[in-house]
Amino acid sequence: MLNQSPQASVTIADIEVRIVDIPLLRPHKLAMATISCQTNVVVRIKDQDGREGWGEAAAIPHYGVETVETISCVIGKILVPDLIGKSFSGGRNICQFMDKVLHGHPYAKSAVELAYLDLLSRARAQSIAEYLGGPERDRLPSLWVLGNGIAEKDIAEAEHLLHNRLFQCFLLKIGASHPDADIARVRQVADAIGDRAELRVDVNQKWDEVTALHNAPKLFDAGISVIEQPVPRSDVAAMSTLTAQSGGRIMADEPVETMTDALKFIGSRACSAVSLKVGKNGGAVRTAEIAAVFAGARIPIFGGTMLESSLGVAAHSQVFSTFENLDFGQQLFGPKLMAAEFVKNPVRFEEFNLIVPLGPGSGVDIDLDILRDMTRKN
Ligand code: MUC
Ligand code: MG
Repeated sequence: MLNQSPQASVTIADIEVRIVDIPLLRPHKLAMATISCQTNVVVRIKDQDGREGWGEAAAIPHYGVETVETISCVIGKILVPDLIGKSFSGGRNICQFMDKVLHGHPYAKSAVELAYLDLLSRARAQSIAEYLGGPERDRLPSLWVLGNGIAEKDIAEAEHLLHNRLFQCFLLKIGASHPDADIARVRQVADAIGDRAELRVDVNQKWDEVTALHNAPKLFDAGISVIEQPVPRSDVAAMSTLTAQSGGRIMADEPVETMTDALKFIGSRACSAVSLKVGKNGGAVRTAEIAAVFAGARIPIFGGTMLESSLGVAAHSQVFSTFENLDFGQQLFGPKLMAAEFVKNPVRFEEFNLIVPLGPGSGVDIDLDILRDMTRKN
């Protein structure tokens, strides 16, 4: 139940949107894109009393339909004009309002909602997690995405992260190469890591049903614990077949954005795990609603990322900390892949976990000078 105490409603006076370019420590290779600089949208909301809150939305090229340009434009040109001067008593209130302004665009809405919740919860001397009903846990098991695309480099990276006790769950990005080549790379990494860590794969929609049915058993035989989104987001029937027949755990990602998508996947038994992301699912309140439905269906949840900085990771980790179940941990690893941060107190990773910031609000504070330097000049 949300803590909707009426006395601290927020009247929005100003909303600022900016595109921020964040250099990465190495290129990050997914099936549909290789990222060498992560570009995110950062939102600042100010209320009539001068209080402020910050939110972030991250986008990955060719992952879905929103890009940082659409996110920035939808916020600046469509949402801001309708939000200025309005008062909102809570997260669900502002989400309902934005859904009336336009359909869809969950990433854009999530950045605005998180900035609003940061402001509101700070005004109430709470964390975002406390506002959502209170954290269930103060740290979250971490997964790292091995995105080198070369087995030897992925192995070396995994060994380094294991040795420093930062991550002991890894995910290999496949789908860009021929399945035989991908599986050979998976086997090489799995053999090197052995039982010292869990290993998953994410195909990012690149196989068709026949290819997935043929290759999934090989991946599970190689020791892979979870196959994420093997087929296109539109092919729910294939996900149902794979969930029933592949012999292992199939995680849905790209196609599960809305509550309607969630109910469709649960009703069709189209996954045996699901990746929820605060950006993809439309903000803290909407993501928590969807998580509750998957928990009710006894389908394990994984906390996904779109490569947010510490700003987004702080807020998203607080949302994930309130879930009834987070059986498959989370992949909010972006800050460890980034060569620069614009927060004064970056999130911390230790003993294979992400430490959930305590708040108030998101629990991190912005370095305005660094943020200005990283902001894309129009
Ligand atoms: C996903 O799960 O497809 C964003 C970064 C990354 O490594 O994976 C994507 C999200
Ligand atoms: Mg994925």
